[in-house]
Amino acid sequence: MEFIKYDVEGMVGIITIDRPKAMNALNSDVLKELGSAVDAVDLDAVRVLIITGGGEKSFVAGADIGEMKDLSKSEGEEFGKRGNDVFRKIETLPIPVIAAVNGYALGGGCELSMACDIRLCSENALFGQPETGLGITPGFGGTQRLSRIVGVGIAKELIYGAANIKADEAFRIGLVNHVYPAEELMDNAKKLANKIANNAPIAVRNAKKAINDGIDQPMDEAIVTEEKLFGDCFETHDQAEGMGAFIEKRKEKTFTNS
Ligand code: DAK
Repeated sequence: MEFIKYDVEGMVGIITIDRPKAMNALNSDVLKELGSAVDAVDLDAVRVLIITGGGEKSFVAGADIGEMKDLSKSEGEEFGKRGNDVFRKIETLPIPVIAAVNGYALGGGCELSMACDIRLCSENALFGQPETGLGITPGFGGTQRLSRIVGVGIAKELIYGAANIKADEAFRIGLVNHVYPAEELMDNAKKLANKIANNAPIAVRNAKKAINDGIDQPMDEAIVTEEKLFGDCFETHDQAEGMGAFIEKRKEKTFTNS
């Protein structure tokens, strides 16, 4: 792959988007490679995925404006679908995905971070949906995910105003969970990833599915979704191990994803 690096450290996979000449902007090739990299994650070995940007300035500076500039209506829709398909793949990946936002997260970059389960960022991160200033709407899920994460009022202000916000404001509105000095971001992302990876994978995956599926359902349906995924954890090795360790007052636990 030309624009994507993939590393595995223990139970944690790390995807780095690396297109330094264009601040890691997402063109069709980057999107295609990103989709292939996500497809290739070995879900038997990897329990948490981190997505970050190469270099020190940018996570992802958006969809590639040069590539979008001359698109027709139907080509624009097709480009939007290409990004949405990849981002939805990330959002619905069975394992948790952490965005380690190491700089600019504009347009498609902000949208990519929002397709991840948890966002951590560096102090120099800048978030925003500048699309209305470019004559388009956010097209990789921004109009839908931003309002679900920070609320409709704040999402509308950010999108209509094409405003960029710094890390501390992103933290204040709940767009990111934690802000770290740039040099400490990846260590903290890995620390969180390992903390999650050490819990029972079946339970973590079912919790992700319950939260994601339930958020769009009426409460009466959502609690049934939860009941099924809760029930699904029983009669597994990991449930016996987790509860057995508690009853036996045993600190060591071995979860096997079975
Ligand atoms: N696309 C293409 N190239 C980009 C880019 C981008 N989004 N962002 C940066 N680059 C390129 C610059 O053109 C420059 O290239 P050269 O001139 O060196 O060849 C290089 O990266 C370095 O950028 P700068 O020289 O500008 O570096 P600075 O440090 O001065 O500024 C910056 C960095 C990130 C603040 C600035 O580059 C910037 O403002 N970039 C654009 C940010 C932006 O507006 N992003 C949102 C893009 S719109 C849809 C599908 C998707 C979308 C919408 C609709 N459908 C079809 C439904 C999504 C839209 C977007 O994401």
